[in-house]
Amino acid sequence: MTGTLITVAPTGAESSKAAVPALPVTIDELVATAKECEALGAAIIHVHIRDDAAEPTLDPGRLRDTVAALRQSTDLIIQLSSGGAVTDPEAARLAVLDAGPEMASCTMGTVNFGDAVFLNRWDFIVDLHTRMAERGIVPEYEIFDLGQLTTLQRLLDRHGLPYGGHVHVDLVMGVPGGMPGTAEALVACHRAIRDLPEGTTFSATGIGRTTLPVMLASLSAGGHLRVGMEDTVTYAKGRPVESNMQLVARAVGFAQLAQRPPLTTTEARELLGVPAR
Ligand code: KMH
Ligand code: ZN
Repeated sequence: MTGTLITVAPTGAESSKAAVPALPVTIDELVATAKECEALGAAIIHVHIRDDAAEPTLDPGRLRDTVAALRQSTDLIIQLSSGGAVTDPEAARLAVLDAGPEMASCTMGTVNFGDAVFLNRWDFIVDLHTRMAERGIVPEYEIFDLGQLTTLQRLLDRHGLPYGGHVHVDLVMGVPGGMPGTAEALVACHRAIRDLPEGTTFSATGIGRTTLPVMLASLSAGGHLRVGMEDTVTYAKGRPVESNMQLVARAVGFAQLAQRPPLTTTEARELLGVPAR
């Protein structure tokens, strides 16, 4: 068993700055967060950006500026979200890949998402997967429900391995409409992941109060961790999250207790097949 790959997802597209003032929404806030999370032990940053009004955007220029700023100030692996917000059109989500990230997310199916629908048609998934392979971008396959692992198997069978040859999935658990954030659901996914190409790795994140059971289950099953204010804005009952660093520090503490200390950015690149800078 290796050390623990820790991803920070600091912003997301769902919480508003007004409701969650600690959310990093400007490039400066994002870079400051990234530097501190890297110092604590994060190796990947999963990035959603906001516009001047702090609303989610996929503006190509701002995406490029964000990638450049993060690359200049940190050694974190930069993973852009191709999921965006549930309202983003497919063309804008595909265009995210033009901003030059090292990794990008790639969701393996449509899922109810609270009162909305996060739409991911098969042809769109194939397009994302293929364009990432052409551009040398390593995908992180986002899994919101058990059957999406079967979709991933179908994708890899029909369209080949991703760039770099390593398959990495992220279990996004506890979304209202997706699989629950429980140890039982994680074990079911773990079983299905064993049918994917040898060496496939996984991380897991639990939305809201499922963050702790999912983190503990993932560590004990040999998985990796994603934490951040995209997924969790309450640290404990009645205590809002103060910063992304608070969540990363907690994840690092659990990883160390499990005797699986955080992977460095260099080790993470080696594990995932992301080229060295
Ligand atoms: N904001 C969600 C609709 C991803 O980043 O790829 C989609 C999401 C997944 O967050
Ligand atoms: Zn995301």
